[in-house]
Amino acid sequence: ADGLSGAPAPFDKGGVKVALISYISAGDFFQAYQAGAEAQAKALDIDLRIFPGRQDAAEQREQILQAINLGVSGIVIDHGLPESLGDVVQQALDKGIKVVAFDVNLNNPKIPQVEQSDHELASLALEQVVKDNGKSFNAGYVYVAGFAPLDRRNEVWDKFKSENAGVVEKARFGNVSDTTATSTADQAKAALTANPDISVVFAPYDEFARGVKLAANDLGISKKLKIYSADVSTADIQEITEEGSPWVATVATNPAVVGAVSIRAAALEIAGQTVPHQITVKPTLLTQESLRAAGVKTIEDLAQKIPAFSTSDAATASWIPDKLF
Ligand code: SR1
Repeated sequence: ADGLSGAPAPFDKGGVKVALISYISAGDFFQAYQAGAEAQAKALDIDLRIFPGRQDAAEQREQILQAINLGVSGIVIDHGLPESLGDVVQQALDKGIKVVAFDVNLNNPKIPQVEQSDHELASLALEQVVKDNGKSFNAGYVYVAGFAPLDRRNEVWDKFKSENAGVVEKARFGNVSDTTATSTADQAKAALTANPDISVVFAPYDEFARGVKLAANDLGISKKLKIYSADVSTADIQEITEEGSPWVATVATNPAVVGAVSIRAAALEIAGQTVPHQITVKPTLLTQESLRAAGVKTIEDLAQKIPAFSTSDAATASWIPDKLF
């Protein structure tokens, strides 16, 4: 460890140990988030210890205890179930370890919360839904309760339905696991077969959207369905822009930028510098039409065209390198 010249202690010496403890590791979003966290950690000469998530609350608790025993200075908790984390997170705080939470509500004033402005994300997606479909249609909705970002997006969906009597939710389904897309596809197939009058599916997680698209394809109904999602990856862009795709819009950040922001927030906390309690990375609406028109094929293309996809001004300081992508 060489340290960063001009950085405050302990970053001036380098080798600061930080743990990244995820609840979910599978899927494009979480892999890109981790890659962004790793890139930011490298730029800060942080010794980043990654604990892979397997959607297992007991294992995540155990990993937090392991991180405490490793003597880390900071822990970034990426998703998880708040009810199973409160006491172990308190143990970390009691030992002077700084904690940052991404998309898990730990409801502790000492823990900065990183999020993607999920209310705005869902609102932008639903504005596009109305632009394309009007205010009267039968909908399918993909949702799993208990995940902070999905719960926040769900608040917007509930409000949207209450304000638009012509929007009828005919089916609700969803699954979060290490096979989210394929399990959601099976559920979507059943829901779309039972409700052939569904013309719009709101699927605010890219793995959900991928599952619904798979189902639509298998059922041969891609032409009469429109899917709206959250998140983006290079594989998503390919699926959205391909000929005849029913996946017509998504609202997204660059997850690698969110991963980098999470590490920066932890670094600022460790350096004893001010970090806002709520740290937001704003999402952008990406329609099939706009992606095709701009010839966007990869996340890197997006980063070149849209500044928010290459960096964020959240949790920055003059001593923190933040031009990573
Ligand atoms: C199961 S929660 C999935 C969501 O977490 C992140 O906020 C991503 O945006 C994804 O949609």
